[in-house]
Amino acid sequence: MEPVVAPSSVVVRNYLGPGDERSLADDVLDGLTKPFKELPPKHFYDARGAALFDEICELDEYYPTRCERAILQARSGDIVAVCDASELVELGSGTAEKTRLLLDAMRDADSLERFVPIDVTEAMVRDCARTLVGEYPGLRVHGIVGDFERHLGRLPMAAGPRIVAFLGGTIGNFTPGSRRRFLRKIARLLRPGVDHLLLGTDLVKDPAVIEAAYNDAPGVTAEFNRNVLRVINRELDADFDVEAFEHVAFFDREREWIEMRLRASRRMRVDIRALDLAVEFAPREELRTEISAKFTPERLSGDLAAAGLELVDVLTDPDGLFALSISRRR
Ligand code: SAH
Ligand code: AVI
Repeated sequence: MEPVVAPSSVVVRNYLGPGDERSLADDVLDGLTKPFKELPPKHFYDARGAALFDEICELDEYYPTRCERAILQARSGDIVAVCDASELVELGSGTAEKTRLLLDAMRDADSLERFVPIDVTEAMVRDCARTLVGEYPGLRVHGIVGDFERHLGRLPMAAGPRIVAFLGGTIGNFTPGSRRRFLRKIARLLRPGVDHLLLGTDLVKDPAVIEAAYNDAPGVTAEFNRNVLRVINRELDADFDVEAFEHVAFFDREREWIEMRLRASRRMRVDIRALDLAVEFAPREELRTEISAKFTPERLSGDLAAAGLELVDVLTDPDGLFALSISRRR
């Protein structure tokens, strides 16, 4: 752990040990030795992956960011009035671009005191902490560089009523069982009658619209997908021929989730020297790199109820593509 105090209003703590950064080695060893190969999506986000994600958010085809921003633009004041919070905790905060709409509303309501971003990408937590204290006079930022699946216990004691925000539809990157377990963990952070969860979820819709969002014409999502192989090459001294993997993204209609995969264009043997591991790929063999679940109102309320949460309100954009829900502990 490395506490760094820049101006006194910023604290950033790093809970990722040097050897276990994002637990990449364990995930690669587990995931690439399975009969159906897979990797968890958190490893996309090194500096290049984070920049590619930002580019994705600006694409015409990628509607979730635009829709969630539209909801926040229209309803942040209402959200802040319902939650009456002085502190905003954000899981997977990234550049916290949309978050500013909430911070603006909290400042306008004269309740804003502290922002607590948590993200695996250190540079993003540090940059966003530094920038935000400049933008919001009097704001304190307690940044956490960590894995929200492992380090929620490292959140500072609440300094006042809290909103825990989990935006962007990132909850969709969990499989159904772990999604409910994770929501339960979040629920346990909330004090009944005091704190609220603000959860962004992408909604089930015409599969063509969803598939276009993950198969953009300029190929940014394909580069983002392949970036995980570059991360493994660099961090684990591996020799993936990155360009020999084709981007695949399709909507699984039964499970109602997008699945992203990387398909080997030919037979390959990859040496992952840091793990002393050789991995064989058959021609056209696929490696699953992400699922992104889409929600119906029933799936959303079912998951929240199973986690011990009660819905306060569900806000959607004018086209009904994306939802932001406010819930509290039952
Ligand atoms: N909230 C932002 C960013 C979404 S992208 C938005 O709505 O636009 C997903 C973000 O979650 C990335 O910044 C990534 O680094 C972070 N992330 C992914 N898995 C994580 C994990 N297990 N722990 C902490 N952060 C994670
Ligand atoms: C961060 N997460 C919600 C994005 C999603 O849509 O599942 C990541 C992403 N993958 C491809 N495009 C964007």
